[in-house]
Amino acid sequence: MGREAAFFLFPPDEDDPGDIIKVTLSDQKDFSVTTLAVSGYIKKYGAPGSTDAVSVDIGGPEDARLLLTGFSTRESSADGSIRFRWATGPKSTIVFRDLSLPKPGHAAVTFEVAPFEVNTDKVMTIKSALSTTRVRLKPGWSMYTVTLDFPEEKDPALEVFYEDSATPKSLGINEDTRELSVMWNSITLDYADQP
Ligand SMILES: [Ca+2]
Repeated sequence: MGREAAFFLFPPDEDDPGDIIKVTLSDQKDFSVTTLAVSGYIKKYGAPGSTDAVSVDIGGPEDARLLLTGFSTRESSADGSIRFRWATGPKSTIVFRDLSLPKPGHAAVTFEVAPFEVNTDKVMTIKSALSTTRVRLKPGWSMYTVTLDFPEEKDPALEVFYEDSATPKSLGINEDTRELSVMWNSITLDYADQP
């Protein structure tokens, strides 16, 4: 009787990567007969079950839960109390990995963001595959909740468009040459009220 063993491959720099490959050895006691099976990427987070909402601390290790593009690296506020990421340039995308909704419908998306000064009182547009909504950005950190429609059996994806961005260097603030748009602290997808 063989004794199966499995191990998991993921990038060394990531605490909680979304893309994990599972490697299974059919018999760890007798390598002359063992077979090696590679499966991946495994669905680490599974489908929605008992919980009806997923919250992610953007800027913390768990934000690997999201597939993020158009964002800079994780950073913290000067006093360390807020971990966040800067959205850079005119557009970013946020995908909740492995969260196929059981049926198409609407979900509430709540996020805490703070605009770079050039985006204060500007409009931020948020699109899902099926709908579009907009918020006007207040100065400083604020929570916003919008409702969007999502297709079923597809990882919920958001496209976010910013009216403006600028480099702190161009404004004489510091030497930072990133095109900063909006800081993101957290995002929650709540599909409890799906019709
Ligand atoms: Ca955060």
